[in-house]
Amino acid sequence: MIPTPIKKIVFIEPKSPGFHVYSRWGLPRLGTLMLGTILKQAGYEVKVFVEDIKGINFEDVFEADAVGISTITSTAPRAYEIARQVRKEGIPVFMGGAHVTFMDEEALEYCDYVLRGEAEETIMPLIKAIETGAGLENVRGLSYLGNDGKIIRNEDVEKCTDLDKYPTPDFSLIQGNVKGVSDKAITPVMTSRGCPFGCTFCTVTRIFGRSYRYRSVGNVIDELQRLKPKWTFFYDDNFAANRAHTKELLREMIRLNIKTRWSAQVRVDVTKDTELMELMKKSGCYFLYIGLESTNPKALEAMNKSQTVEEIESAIKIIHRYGIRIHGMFIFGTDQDNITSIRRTAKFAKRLKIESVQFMVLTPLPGTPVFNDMEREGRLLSRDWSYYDAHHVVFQPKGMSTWELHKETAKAMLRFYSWGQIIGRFLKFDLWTMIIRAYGRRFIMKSKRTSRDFGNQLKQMYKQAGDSVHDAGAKIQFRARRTSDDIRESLAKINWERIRRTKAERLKGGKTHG
Ligand code: B12
Ligand code: SF4
Repeated sequence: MIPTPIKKIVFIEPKSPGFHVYSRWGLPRLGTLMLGTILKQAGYEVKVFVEDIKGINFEDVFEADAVGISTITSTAPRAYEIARQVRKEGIPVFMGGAHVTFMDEEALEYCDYVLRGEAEETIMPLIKAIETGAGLENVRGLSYLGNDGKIIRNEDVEKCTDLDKYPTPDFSLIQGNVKGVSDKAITPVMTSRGCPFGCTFCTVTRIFGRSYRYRSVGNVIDELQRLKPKWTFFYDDNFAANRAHTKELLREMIRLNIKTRWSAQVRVDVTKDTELMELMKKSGCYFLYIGLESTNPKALEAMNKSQTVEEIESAIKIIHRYGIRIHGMFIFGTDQDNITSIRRTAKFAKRLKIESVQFMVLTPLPGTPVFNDMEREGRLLSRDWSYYDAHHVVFQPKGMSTWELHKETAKAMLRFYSWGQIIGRFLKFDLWTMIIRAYGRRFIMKSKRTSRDFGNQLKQMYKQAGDSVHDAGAKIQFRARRTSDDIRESLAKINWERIRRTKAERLKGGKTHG
């Protein structure tokens, strides 16, 4: 391995393949920011491009001495194309995140290194190994190719139990940080990692583990006091998994009069603790994101969700009693689902007056039991990961055809975000919900247009299959989703001469780090 001097590192979080319900807010994941902050503190020049916030400046990217790319499954194809273009220029490319953690071999076709799992402990050792040209074998969690072209997987990294030792993310690293982060609309703050549950569709426990780790109350409060967010989005997957700790945090927010409206992801069981609910309300909780998933008891059981339909209904009523709004997330398409159960669930959401919902198609994400089962059973219809965005049917369902699952999910969304539902909220003077629902409707209409081609393919197959509707999907040949044409267009405009000059001058100008 040849030593490579490194001064400038660029991170990229590629954009989603399509429009999604949260697109408007341009929220970053914290991974590239955490790693960027660690490297900045070690003296490197760091830039982070979160494409959902601002497009990539490729001149900046090609001027870098190393490039790190983050992935979730739906953004993997675009991430790979960026990696391929950057590696072609001889710049070391390393990748990480929820997709490549489980698909390292696939990723190594496009990049040089994959850091599996959490990477705060492993990023510096990797950068040092690239700089010195030695020591890759000691970087935990690293996957790379040996001289014989075979994959080498170093031992997994241990999960850090002292989250306080990590820096808080430096939002100024994000290029074009104009909305949605830090001092602006919504500030992401993560107080914990991991989740004690084990839902079969979720990658969280596979990356962050089932043991729940959290930052100390003081550490989180410091961050809130420094950032003074108007709106805080606690990024935790299960914000109140340790209720005693959550209560302590909320009490401290109240005592110190931290004025922020906040939202978080919780489970329905928070409502069993009255004191917790009161503290949540008092400390500024405005909106709760809840994985309600289904009103089909068999589906809930199959997902290993550890919650009942009765608990879901009671939780919604209690949360509403506290005047807190709900974003209900549902999953359609488990082996236990059929058209009737989908329609029942959609009606339930309307009947209980949930403020906003997301009816998502079950998505077999690599690393999860759902993925492993479907792969084993030969039910995956496509490996074009850009379709794995919870809006497309990528597997063969059991209780209906692919077309029926696609159609029923779209219909459920349309019914929930109907004009009647929007106007109903206006008449109740609930402007906030009205706006959210109007936005939801816009999202549906937009995604309806963009997924028309996909829907037509499913419909055609369904019709051709005649009576054997349940086999209809098996014959689908998905057309590749075009997620990176614009990259090639951007590259055509690049001033390579200027990049080479700037880079050579920078590397001449001083020692590298380490
Ligand atoms: C906040 C959040 C969102 C936000 C912002 C998302 C965004 N910009 O992508 C919103 C609400 C918009 C959202 C939407 C969606 N999300 Co989301 N989201 C999260 C959540 C809760 C936190 C993300 C975060 O900041 N984590 C904390 C940081 C520290 O972790 P991290 O970014 O993964 O980084 C660490 C490692 O992965 C690694 N790493 C990451 N990147 C890199 C890069 C390099 C170079 C290296 C070396 C290492 C590395 O090191 C980091 C530090 O340890 C995660 C769950 C989770 N706990 O991560 C789900 C999660 C990322 N979301 C997920 C999904 C599926 C979605 C949606 C498709 C579904 C939906 N609900 O509509 C959409 C799609 C969004 C999109 N970009 O297209 C899945 C992704 C799984 C997968 N394999 O694809 C996750 C993991 C949750 C789950 N249930 O499994 N999401
Ligand atoms: S879906 Fe929620 S409760 Fe289930 S394992 Fe994932 S984070 Fe935990």
